[in-house]
Amino acid sequence: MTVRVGVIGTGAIGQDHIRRLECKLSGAKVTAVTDVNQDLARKVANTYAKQATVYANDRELIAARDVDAVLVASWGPAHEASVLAALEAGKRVFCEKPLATTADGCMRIVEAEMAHGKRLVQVGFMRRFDSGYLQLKQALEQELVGEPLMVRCIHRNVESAESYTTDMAITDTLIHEIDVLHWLLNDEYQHVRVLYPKKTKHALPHLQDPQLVLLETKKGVIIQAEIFVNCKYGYDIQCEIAGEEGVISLPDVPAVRLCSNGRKGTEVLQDWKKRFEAAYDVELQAFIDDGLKDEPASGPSAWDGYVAAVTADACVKAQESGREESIELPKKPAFYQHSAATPE
Ligand code: NAI
Ligand code: NAD
Ligand code: ISE
Repeated sequence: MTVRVGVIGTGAIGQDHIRRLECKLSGAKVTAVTDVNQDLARKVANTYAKQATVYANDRELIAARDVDAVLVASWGPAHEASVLAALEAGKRVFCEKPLATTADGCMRIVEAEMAHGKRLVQVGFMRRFDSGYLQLKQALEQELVGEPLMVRCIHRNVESAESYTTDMAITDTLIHEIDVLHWLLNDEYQHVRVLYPKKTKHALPHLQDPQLVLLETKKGVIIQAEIFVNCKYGYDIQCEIAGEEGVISLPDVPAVRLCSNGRKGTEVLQDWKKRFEAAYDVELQAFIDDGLKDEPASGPSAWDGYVAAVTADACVKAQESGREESIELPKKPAFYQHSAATPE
C-alpha cells in the first residue's frame, strides 16, 4: 500500500520533503503539489515528482481523490486554513511549524481534530526525532545527572532574510527549543523574560539580534536560550543540561577533523537542512507509517502546536514589555494524553 501525499508549498522545505518522500522514504508517493507561486510548483513537480498533478490552490489539492494525506509547507500564516480544510475532508495532515501563527488558531485546529474523533495532525517538530535529543531524553529518564536544574541552549543561523522580524526570533526560531525542552524535561513553562544584548552590526535596522530568552519551568528549572540569526559563521545548535549529579550535552554532528595549513578543525554546517536531515526523514516516515497502518497520528500533536503557540505568545509579550510574563496553559485534554512517538 502507498500513502498518496499532496504537498502545499513548494519552497525550501517543501522541496526537501518532496525529495525525501519520493527518493528516501518507503510507502509514500507525491501525487499532488500546489504553491501560490504556480510557476515554482510546476518547476518543482517537474524536477522531483513528474507524476504529480499541479493544483491551483490548497482546496483543490485537498479534495483530490488521489490525495490520502496532506503536507503543509507553505509560509506560517497560511498553515491554519490548509490544516482545517484537510481535517474537514478527514485527511491526515503533516504541518510544518508553526501549526498556526496564533494560539487561537491552534485551538481551532485542536477543536476540529477532537470533533473528528481521531488524531490526524502531526506538527513538524523534528527535534523530537533527532538522535542527539533522544539521547538527552534517555539520559534524563535514566537519571544519569539526577534532577535537572539549569539548561543552556544556543540557536544560531548564518543570516536572516529581510522579511525576518524581531518576533520571528521567537515564533520561527526559538519555537523549536520551546517544543523540545518541555518534552525533554517533562515539565511545563511558567514564566519568561527576554533580554536584548548589544545588537550585531550584521542585523538589519528592524531586527533585534541576538536575543536571550530566560524561561522558568514549574519545577523551577531555569532555561537560558540564545537566539542569534546573523551569527555569520554557521548553523549551530547547542543544548546543555546541568543536573544535581552532572552535566549532559547535545552531541556534536559527526564531522571529519581536518589538519592542514597550520590549522586543526571541522567544518561548520551552514543551515538546518543537513543538521536535521535524519530527523526530517524519521519524522516523516513515522507520519507515513501511521497512515499505512491507519492508526492515529502519533508524532508531535496539534496540542503540542498549541502549547508552543501559547508559550511563543508570552515570549513575544516579554520582548515588548521587557518584563517577566507568565505562561498559562489549560489542562491537556484526555484526547491528547497518549502519544507513542513522543512519550510524555
Ligand atoms: P519558503 O518560503 O521557501 O517556502 C514556502 C512556500 O510556500 C513558497 O514557495 C510559497 O510560495 C508557498 N506558499 C505560501 N503560502 C502558500 C499557500 N497559501 N498555498 C500554497 N503555497 C504557499 O519557506 P520554507 O523555508 O520552505 O518554510 C516553509 C515552512 O516550513 C514554514 O512554516 C517554516 O517555518 C517551516 N520550516 C521548518 C523547518 C524545520 O526545521 N522544521 C525549516 C525550514 C522551514
Ligand atoms: P519558503 O518561503 O522557502 O517556502 C514557502 C513556500 O510556500 C513558497 O514557495 C510560497 O510560495 C508558498 N506559499 C506561501 N503561501 C502559500 C499558500 N497560501 N499556498 C500555497 N503555497 C504557499 O519557506 P520554507 O523555508 O520552506 O518554510 C516553509 C515552512 O517550513 C515554514 O512554516 C517554516 O517555518 C517551516 N520550516 C521548518 C523548518 C524546520 O526545521 N522544521 C525549517 C525551515 C522551514
Ligand atoms: C527556520 O524556519 C527553521 O525552522 C530552522 O530550523 C531555524 O533554525 C530557522 O531559524 C528558522 O527560520
